[in-house]
Amino acid sequence: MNPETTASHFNAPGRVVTVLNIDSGNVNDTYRVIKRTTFSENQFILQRISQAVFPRPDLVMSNVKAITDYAHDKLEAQSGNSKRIWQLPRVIQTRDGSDYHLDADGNYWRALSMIASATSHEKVLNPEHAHEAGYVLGHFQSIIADFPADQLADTLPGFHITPQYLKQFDKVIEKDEAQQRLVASSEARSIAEFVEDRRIFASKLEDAVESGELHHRPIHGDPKISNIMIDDITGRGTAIVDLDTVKPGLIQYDFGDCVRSVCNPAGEEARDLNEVYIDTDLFQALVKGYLKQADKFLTDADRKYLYHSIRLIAFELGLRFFTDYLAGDVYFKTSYGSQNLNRARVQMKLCESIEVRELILRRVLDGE
Ligand code: GN1
Ligand code: MG
Repeated sequence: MNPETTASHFNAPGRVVTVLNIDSGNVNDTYRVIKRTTFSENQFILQRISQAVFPRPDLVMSNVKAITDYAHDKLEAQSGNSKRIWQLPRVIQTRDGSDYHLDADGNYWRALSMIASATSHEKVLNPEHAHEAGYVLGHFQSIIADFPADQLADTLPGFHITPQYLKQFDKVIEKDEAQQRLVASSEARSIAEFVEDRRIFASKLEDAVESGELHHRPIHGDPKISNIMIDDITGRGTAIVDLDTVKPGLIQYDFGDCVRSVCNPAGEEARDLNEVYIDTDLFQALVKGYLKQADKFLTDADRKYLYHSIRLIAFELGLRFFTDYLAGDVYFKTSYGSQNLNRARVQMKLCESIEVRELILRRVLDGE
């Protein structure tokens, strides 16, 4: 079913004028729908949920509905004392009251409200932007901190559990197709070596969970720069979007993911590895923004693992991209043949830069 036909199933006034493709995100297909009545225009986000990634899109939607309902109430209650106007997408139901539309081809579609007068970016603009990303993430974590975890289905088992990605990598690399790709590319072989050298480190955060030092709590799961919306009028952060991955996890997964995305000025799709590094000015700004919100809930143990989380999540994403390249691009969407290999090279280069700059990064985290 095409997006135009699908758009009309959702409960928004007017007739569909156009459906624009939004070429962002590595998993779901995303569109912006414009509808008009005689006197108004309504726009919303329409997405086809990837079933290669989410085997149960219905459960993804019940999670998103539950979290947004909870967070909207909380934001509303706090709005009188809040310095800024926070926004968060709302699930737009179908005309028959469902949170998603299942089409004749078995595709799951969902509609979400747009964040008003705001823009997101694929790459960081400047330290002020990095500050806002940190601030928005810290704020969101504080809003969902008390959300009852038992109300959330686990729609992505193993998400951000690095040792499990390593196990998957070990399985994939044995296959003929993967071996052929390794033989054909010296870049692929050097990433495989990079992974081998960091095997022990892969369980750093999970070991701390096992020993009881770190605890799960609700997290966003995917706080990359393009999921942070900046208010066009004030230049301040106003929302975090893409709530598919909200579930219990470590706040370190979020922090590490935000840093590896925001503090690499070249972005995830860079082709020239010389441009990929962790920018310590951006990092300082992000940490400052994050701590304005997170200082009140971070424990000493949480702080102890912040540096590791940056290194680990860059490594983990590199490993996920690399495994997908070896497996024949079954998870992340691609637009050219070696895109997942290139994405993996970027994250591993970033991981290396994080290792080289460890002392500076730690000093920033310690407030020195
Ligand atoms: C995927 O689809 P998107 O772009 O929001 C991925 C994240 C990665 C990200 C890297 C469910 O997110 O974990 O960090 O790509 N989401 C899922 O760009 O795997
Ligand atoms: Mg996502």
